[in-house]
Amino acid sequence: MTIQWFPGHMTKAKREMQENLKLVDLVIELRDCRIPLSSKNPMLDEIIQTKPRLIVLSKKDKGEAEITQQWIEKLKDDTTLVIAADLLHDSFVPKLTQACKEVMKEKIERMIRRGIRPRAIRAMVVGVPNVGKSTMINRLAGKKIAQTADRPGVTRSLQWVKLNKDVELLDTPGVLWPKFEDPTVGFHLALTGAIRDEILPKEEVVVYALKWLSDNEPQRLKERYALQNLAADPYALLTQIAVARKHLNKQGEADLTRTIDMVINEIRNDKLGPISWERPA
Ligand SMILES: Nc1nc2c(ncn2[C@@H]2O[C@H](COP(=O)(O)OP(=O)(O)O)[C@@H](O)[C@H]2O)c(=O)[nH]1
Ligand SMILES: [Mg+2]
Repeated sequence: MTIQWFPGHMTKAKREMQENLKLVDLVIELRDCRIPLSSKNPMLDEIIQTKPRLIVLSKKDKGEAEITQQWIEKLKDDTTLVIAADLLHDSFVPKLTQACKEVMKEKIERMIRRGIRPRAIRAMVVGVPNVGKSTMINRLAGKKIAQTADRPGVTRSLQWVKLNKDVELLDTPGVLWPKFEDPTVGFHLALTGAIRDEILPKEEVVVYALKWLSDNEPQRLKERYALQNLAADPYALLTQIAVARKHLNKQGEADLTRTIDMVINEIRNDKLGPISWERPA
């Protein structure tokens, strides 16, 4: 799927999401724990307004634990609770149920005081592409749900995925696009594998990453590529890495194209360890 900023597409996605929002008590917003700012849709706050929200920072296994914890503290507010999850491995039904009940606590208590027996909390999952919406819904449903939701112009009947007596989830996630006119947002999405390589030149992405790593995590670069010191210029640094990895052409010159591909793949596959590209100020 090509992710671009399609205003027409967005309008439709927004309208559909607003329709579905009427059906739920609570919004579960997924964001990638490594890039909680870049993996957010800027229109979402306006669409959700004051509806109670649970933010799930996904891909916990790929982020730095302390930084994810800092984000959990930073992003929570009066109407928003934040948790982190490895959606592939955590058995999070109890954790998710608990969090949903926590977010809805006041409303539930009010109903009980009025003698109304609370029905199951109804929630919908929203987020930008690649944050794990389908993974989460499918795991919670215990089966693969048809993946038509990411395509425009396909309407389907909504179903509820029952987690237990307390929580029901809409089986169709709300998809909104990230806004990546800001180059940093684009780089962060590319480094975490959220956008296709055709959208941003790999070379620019790698230059950004090497500069960021030199500034923030120089030790990791030194260890991974067995370098004593890191050249300040990103191309000189790339050449150092190319030589260290013997990426040389027949003339014995550094073949940076190969090195660029390797560095981006190694970063995405966590060969330099878990990296949180965005950190609370
Ligand atoms: N390591 C890891 N990978 C995840 C996690 N959640 C989702 N993924 C992977 O991220 C990719 C995108 O997930 P998907 O559910 O399709 O995202 P969607 O576009 O929001 O529906 C898939 O390759 C998933 O296997 C997670 O918590 N940890
Ligand atoms: Mg999906």
